[in-house]
Amino acid sequence: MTGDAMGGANAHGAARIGIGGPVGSGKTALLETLIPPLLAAGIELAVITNDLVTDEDAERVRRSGLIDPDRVVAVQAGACPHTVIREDPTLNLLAVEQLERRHPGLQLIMLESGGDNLASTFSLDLVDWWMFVIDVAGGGDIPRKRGPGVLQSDLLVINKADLARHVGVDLERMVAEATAVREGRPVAVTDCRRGFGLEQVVEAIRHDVLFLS
Ligand SMILES: Nc1nc2c(ncn2[C@@H]2O[C@H](COP(=O)(O)OP(=O)(O)OP(=O)(O)O)[C@@H](O)[C@H]2O)c(=O)[nH]1
Ligand SMILES: [Mg+2]
Repeated sequence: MTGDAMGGANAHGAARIGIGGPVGSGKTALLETLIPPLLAAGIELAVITNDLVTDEDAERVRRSGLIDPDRVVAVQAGACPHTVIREDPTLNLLAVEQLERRHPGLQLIMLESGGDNLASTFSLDLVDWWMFVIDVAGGGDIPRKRGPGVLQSDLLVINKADLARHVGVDLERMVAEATAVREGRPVAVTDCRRGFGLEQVVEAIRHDVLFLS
């Protein structure tokens, strides 16, 4: 990926980051908790959501009051949510174009995938960098299953840290196993309900995606 010194726009316009992961792991919650610190850092931001056959997540983000509703676009992914982020990202690329036309100077677009299985990954034609969100309630053994999302994402986010003790998951061990299977690539632990652990994610976006110092 190439950045420029002018504050984050890359060769193809706004930088694009993907947020993928299984159903209900907290992708929209993460996106919502990231909006305030990113806006506070002065980053020109927009959001694309993918749902199967509704605009549910986009409506939720528009209603949240966190971001100008005009900066939130919904893509209906149909029955195969991984197709529109991997094999044929045309619909999402059109949504990117639409946002860039409407908001010149856009620096960052966050794209949430529809919830899918552990094998879902993003096409690098669509995003520059992507996160895979799993949660402790989905099972402490998920990292050991070595799904492509866990292995290949630029940042693995283990969400719902607050639930670890309720579901009998040894969070430290889960993080250690995730770090081991990822051969040292970054792992973040978050509690999106209370907004804990977001700093590492914001820093990764600032440094690794937008090349801000
Ligand atoms: N306890 C707890 N609950 C969370 C956390 N993050 C999200 N949730 C809850 O988990 C549920 C699913 O969160 P979403 O953000 O909708 O998950 P998602 O991955 O976007 O779901 P889909 O888009 O349907 O795949 C909601 O009830 C959230 O309130 C967390 O860190 N802790
Ligand atoms: Mg969602």
